[in-house]
Amino acid sequence: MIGPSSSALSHVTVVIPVFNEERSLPLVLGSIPMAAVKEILVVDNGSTDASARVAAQMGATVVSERRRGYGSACLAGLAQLRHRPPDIVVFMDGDFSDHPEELPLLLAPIRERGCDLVIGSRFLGRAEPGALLPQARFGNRLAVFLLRVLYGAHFTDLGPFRAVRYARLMELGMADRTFGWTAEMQARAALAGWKTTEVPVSYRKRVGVSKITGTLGGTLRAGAKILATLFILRLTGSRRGHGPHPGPV
Ligand SMILES: Nc1nc2c(ncn2[C@@H]2O[C@H](COP(=O)(O)OP(=O)(O)O)[C@@H](O)[C@H]2O)c(=O)[nH]1
Ligand SMILES: [Mg+2]
Repeated sequence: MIGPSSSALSHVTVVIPVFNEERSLPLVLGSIPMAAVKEILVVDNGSTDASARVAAQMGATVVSERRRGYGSACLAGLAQLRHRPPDIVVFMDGDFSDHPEELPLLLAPIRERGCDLVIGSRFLGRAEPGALLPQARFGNRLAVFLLRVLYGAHFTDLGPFRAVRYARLMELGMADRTFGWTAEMQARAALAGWKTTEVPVSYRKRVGVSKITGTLGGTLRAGAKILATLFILRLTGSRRGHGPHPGPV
C-alpha cells in the first residue's frame, strides 16, 4: 500500500507534543488548516497547567504520556495511531513558533514527488529575529554538518515542523525519548535510503518561555543528546535498515 501512486495520501494526522502550553495551544490549534487534516493528536506530557483541557475543548484528541520527554510524547502519539493509521503524520510544536497554516507546503513533496520525509526548514524560510536563539542556531548548524559528514544527508535544519509517511516511520525504529528525536529521524532516514527534502517554513518567537534552548541546562542537555544520537547511530545503525532498531528501545 505504500507508494505515491497507490493512494491519494489524503489521511493526514497532526501530532503535537506538549508540556505546559495552555496559552499557545489555542493559537496553534486555531490555525491548523482543517481542510487538509483529519485528526489532531495533542500528546500531553504531564502538563501541570490546563493544556489537556484546552486541547480537548478545541476538538483535538488528547493522549496522555507520563514518561517525560519530547521523543516519548511523539512515540506515544504514533502508538496511538496504530489502529487508525494515517497516510501522513505531521509533527509541530505546541508553542506557536511554527506557522501551522504552512502545513500544505510540507505535504506537497510527499504527494507530488514521492518523498518519505519533508523537513520544514527555518533556515531556508524566514525566522523572525530572536525566534531562534544563537545557541539553537549553532546547535542546528553543528547537527546538520554531522548529518552531512557522517550520513551523507543534506539538511539545513532539525526543525520540529515536519511531515512523514506514517507506515514508513513505523518501520524506522525510532527510539529516542528526548530531544534527540528530530536528529534521530533524519539520521535513520538517511541510513534507510529514504527520499527526503526540505521546504522553507516561517518561525516566530514562541508564546511563553522556552524550556529548552532558553535555558542553559536545557540547551546543554538537548545539544549533548543530539550529538550522542548522531555518533552512536552512525556506529550501530545499519545502512540498509528498514528493520527494527538494533539497540534498546
Ligand atoms: N513532550 C514534551 N514536550 C516538551 C517538553 N519540554 C518542552 N516540550 C515541548 O517541546 C516544544 C519545544 O519546547 P520549547 O520550550 O519551545 O523549546 P525551544 O523551542 O528550544 O525554545 C514545545 O512544544 C514544548 O511544549 C517535555 O519535557 N516533553
Ligand atoms: Mg519552541
